[in-house]
Formats: sequence, structure tokens, C-alpha cells
Amino acid sequence: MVRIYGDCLSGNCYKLKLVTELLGTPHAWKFVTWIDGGTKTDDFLARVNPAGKVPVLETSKGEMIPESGAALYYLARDSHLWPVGETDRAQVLRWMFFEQYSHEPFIAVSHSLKKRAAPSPETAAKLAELHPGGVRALETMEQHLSSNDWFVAGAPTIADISLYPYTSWAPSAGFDLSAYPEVHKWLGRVERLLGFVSMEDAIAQTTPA
Ligand SMILES: N[C@@H](CCC(=O)N[C@@H](CS)C(=O)NCC(=O)O)C(=O)O
Repeated sequence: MVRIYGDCLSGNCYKLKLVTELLGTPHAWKFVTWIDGGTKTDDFLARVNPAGKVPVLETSKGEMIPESGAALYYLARDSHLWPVGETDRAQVLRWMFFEQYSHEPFIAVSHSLKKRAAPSPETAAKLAELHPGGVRALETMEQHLSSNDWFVAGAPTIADISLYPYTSWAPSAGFDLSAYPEVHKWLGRVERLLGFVSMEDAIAQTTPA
């Protein structure tokens, strides 16, 4: 059985919870959070991920796979969430790299600042600096979704799974999704997938009581 190190307070970890629930993949969840320094212990750095971040997927052979995108690939590689065609696979990677470089650094970071940083002129200035990047990411998604129900190949793939968590947080990160009706409809399509688990339920399932 695979094991996942992480929490579901982070969208990157929630991606892995989502894919395992959508695919019905048996897994063990080892709760580790950066909030209490759990990603920086000597054991975690030496044995799990020298980069000191979650999520990390441990295969049944004990190999560690850090980075949410790499873990999503490993979990979905034999499923309908990883398409067959080479071009479609390249397109899935395209949207997953887009998520990491052009979306997450703006929307997830804004969300984190709004949730955790003390309100101050510096925080407000940082949020203002991040806002145009988030708008650009949402506009890019809106344009693509205006003629596509899903990001790749007309069906859900790990590209959708990778983009879902932080897009669904966009309103609490300061982005008004009413300006992006196609993005809003796509979020609903993801939420209606069989096996979908909400962030709140994922947190309840992965956090020790
Ligand atoms: N690119 C990585 C990002 C992972 C990441 O930034 N994880 C955060 C939680 S969302 C973390 O563990 N941060 C701890 C730290 O930076 O000290 C991925 O997609 O998995």
C-alpha cells in the first residue's frame, strides 16, 4: 500500500487525497504539517524529503516521491486520469507546470497571506503585487474552458486535479470568481465526479483527532 505524508490544510496535499479518493486507491496517511515544523525534523529531511516539504508519496517499495505533480502521475499512471495519447500526456504536463509556475505562486500564496499573515501595509502591498498574476492565471483558464469542459482530451485528468484545489480557494484569496463563469462551471464539474471529496472532508479524514 502507498503512504502519503502531508496534511490537507495545504492544497498540494489535498490534490493527493483527491486523486486517491477518485480512483479508490488504498493508502495510509501519515499526518505531517509544516505548521508545527514537522517537515523540518532530522528524520523527515533525511528519510522522506530533503527539500523539507509535503506532500510526499511513499510507494509500496518504500521509494519516496516528493512534489505533488510527480505523486499525482504515479498514482494515476494506469488510470483514466492519465490519458493514452502522447500529445494529450504532454498537454496534461503543460497544465500541471502552468499550475506550479503561473497559478499556485499567486493564488495559493495570496490565500496563505490572507489566512496567516497579520494585516499590515506590507501584507497589503504583497497581495497587490500578487494579484495581477492570479488574474492572468484565471483568465488563461477561463479562455481554455470557454471551448473545453476539461483541460485535456475532453475528460477529467490529473491536470484538472492539479488545478482544482487552489482555484477553489481563489475567492478567499481575494479573486472574484463571478468574473470567470467558465471556471466556476468547471469547479462544479470536478465536484460532481464520483468519489470527489471536499477539502473539509479531506481535512477531517487526514488530521489526527
Ligand atoms: N512544488 C511542491 C510544493 C510543496 C510545498 O510548497 N509544500 C508546502 C505545503 S503546501 C510545504 O511543505 N512547505 C513547507 C516549507 O516550505 O517549509 C509540490 O507541488 O508538492
